[in-house]
Amino acid sequence: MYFDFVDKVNYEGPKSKNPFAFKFYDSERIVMGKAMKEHLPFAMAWWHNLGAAGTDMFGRDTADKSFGAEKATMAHAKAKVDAGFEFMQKLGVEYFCFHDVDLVPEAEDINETNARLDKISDYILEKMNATGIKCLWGTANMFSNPRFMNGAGSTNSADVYCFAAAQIKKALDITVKLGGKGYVFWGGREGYETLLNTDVKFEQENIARLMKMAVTYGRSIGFEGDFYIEPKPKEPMKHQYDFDAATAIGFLRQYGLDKDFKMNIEANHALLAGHTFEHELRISAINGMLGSIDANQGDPVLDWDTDEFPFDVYSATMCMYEVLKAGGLGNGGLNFDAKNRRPSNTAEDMVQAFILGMDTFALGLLKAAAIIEDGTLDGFKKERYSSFENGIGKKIVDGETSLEELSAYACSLGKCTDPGSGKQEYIQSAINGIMFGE
Ligand code: XLS
Ligand code: CA
Ligand code: CA
Repeated sequence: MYFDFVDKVNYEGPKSKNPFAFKFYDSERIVMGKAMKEHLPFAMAWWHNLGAAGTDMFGRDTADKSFGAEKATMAHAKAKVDAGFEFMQKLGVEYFCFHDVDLVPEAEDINETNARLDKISDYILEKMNATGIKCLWGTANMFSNPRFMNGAGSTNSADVYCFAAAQIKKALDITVKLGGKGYVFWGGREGYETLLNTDVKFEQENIARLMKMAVTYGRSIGFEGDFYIEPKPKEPMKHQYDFDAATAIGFLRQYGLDKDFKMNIEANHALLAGHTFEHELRISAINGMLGSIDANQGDPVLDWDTDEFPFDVYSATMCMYEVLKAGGLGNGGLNFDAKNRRPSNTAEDMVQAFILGMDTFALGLLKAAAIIEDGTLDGFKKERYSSFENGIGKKIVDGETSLEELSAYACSLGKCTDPGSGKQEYIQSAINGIMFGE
């Protein structure tokens, strides 16, 4: 047992000082007719939680994630499974997400990597059956191996493209084997360093071809879940094609992939794109493409992907407001694509990071439900557009007018009426009242 300092993390309420208890996440509590855990299908990211040990550009690991085994061996891969399942069980986290190479050390020969994946997924399946823990989504890491330096689907090399295809095929096999509800494409290397050497049109067409083949293959082996694009504007590339939700949705529609794909929205990536988290969620939702969420937090002072555990309750509230308004996440969940800060290097820190993240989103859910139940926000929005509910406004919405008629209407008024205040400060203050008043 790796986390033997804690038996089970339970809900003890906001007054609890127990560092290994939830203060707000009360899994069975009913919120707007549904248990908290149904609203919040939390997932553990295999790569950060069981892999990332603190190495950054300037220094090596600070945390010990050997889990008692020699790293880069199959024994280590197994030890990670043991530690991961113990961790998820103790926290009541019911899902996990993985890249192929998070599960096993990658071999020189892809055939050997695939054999390792078969073996470890048998072991994971045993653990899933014994615990009831499920797979949220799988993906192929098509950005770490040097062969992907010019991209995977967007590479200049047909051989490399085939290796990307082979990895996707295997990752889909494993995802289906583990009953995963989603499959993610994050295009970390799908972009460019300079336009001078890049055929953008050709690269994007090739990415679409690869995605189409993935859908055809996935459906042929019984994958019924959602494919996701996870937008990110930059890092590691200077420019990435899946810049933000609007760009990715346009791409999916252009290539006829929009029936099979949705968005996996990450908070930190939204920030890097110059958007808020809730903006990306709203754009996805209004296009019927709100799929899943990578629940982390960026740092507005830093212009890179810090993948912090979420602690900003206001942002989590706005996120859960979008999720509730969209009617929930369907096949999606809230994946903590987050890592401890480098100096938080103990096993205790790992558990406390999840307590922080889960409590933050529990608070977000409670506050978002309170905002909806209070009705001020939605009431104001409805009122704001009420001039389109009858008269000339209704004719516009119903498509029963023309530019000439609208022009004649405006000319008959002569001077335009005041469209009315947006009342931003009033609404912000009302939300503070709902969030922090009693
Ligand atoms: C990196 C991404 C990555 C995806 C999965 O910035 O967040 O971890 O979620 O490949
Ligand atoms: Ca992510
Ligand atoms: Ca990230």
